[in-house]
Amino acid sequence: KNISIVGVPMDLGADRRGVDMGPSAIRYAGIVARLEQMGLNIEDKGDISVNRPHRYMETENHKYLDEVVEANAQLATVVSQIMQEGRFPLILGGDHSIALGTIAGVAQKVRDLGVIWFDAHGDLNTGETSPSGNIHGMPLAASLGYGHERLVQIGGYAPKIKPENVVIIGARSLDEGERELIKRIGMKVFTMHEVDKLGMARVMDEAIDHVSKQTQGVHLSLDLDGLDPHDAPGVGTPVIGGISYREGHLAMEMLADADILCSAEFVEVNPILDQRNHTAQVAVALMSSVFGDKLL
Ligand code: DIR
Ligand code: MN
Ligand code: MN
Ligand code: MN
Repeated sequence: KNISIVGVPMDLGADRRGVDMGPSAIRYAGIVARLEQMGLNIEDKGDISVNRPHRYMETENHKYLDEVVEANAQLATVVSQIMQEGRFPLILGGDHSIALGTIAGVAQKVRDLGVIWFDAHGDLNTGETSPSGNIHGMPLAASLGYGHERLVQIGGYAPKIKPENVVIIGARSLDEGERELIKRIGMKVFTMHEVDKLGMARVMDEAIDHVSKQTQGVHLSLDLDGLDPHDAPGVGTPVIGGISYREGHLAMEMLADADILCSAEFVEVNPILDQRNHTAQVAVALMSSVFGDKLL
């Protein structure tokens, strides 16, 4: 595989500052060397430039809408160029609002795109339902065509994905409006209840089957807060009772074996809240597994 890395030093989609340092933390944890050791061809394209706002701005319950839209428009262009070159985009966040740009860039090249969304949250809010006004709680809804026109239209087209081609894994904190949307569009969600009951192996078998049936490629969007805070403490919005380090690795290894991914992003790493960059190291370990690293 030929992989192109892009960092998005963005934290304006979330209330807590610090995930803008995620790309640096993940590079410091050795992502490039690790993937090169595996024999992969790696190009680090550096970071998208994210405008630092002069003052707090809110538009119809969307905090920093202008800056988030501007950075994601840039990201969409870069990602679609990478896809055009036949390379695999690996995007380093940044808060989860950057999935808007990643998916806009990928879906431009992969008509029927599947999405696997690892997260404690649904990220299915709109301006109407969001309790926080934080855009990192909205990217999956907007990619499906729900929400503010400026978010929905990033990349100049909409919707990017169909609900039947998406699965969420690891959910344990959903807002009322998110639950309603999930029921209304009939989206597949493996909450922590299903992970506990079925086990990660069966969840991944079913998830892989679900997202690859009617698609030409699958995007992995992994929010580190999907993992349990014991294993990934350096995240902006930790929620207890999450996916373990071991389950996370199994999931990544099963994705590598299925060989269905066309793009991936790892988001919400916050080194400020971390202990000795542990969470970025976990992110690097998961990335090496998803690209096929094996002991034997
Ligand atoms: C909450 C938190 N659902 C919101 N979302 C987070 O503000 O919309 N997503 N933290 O990752
Ligand atoms: Mn998220
Ligand atoms: Mn989350
Ligand atoms: Mn460790």
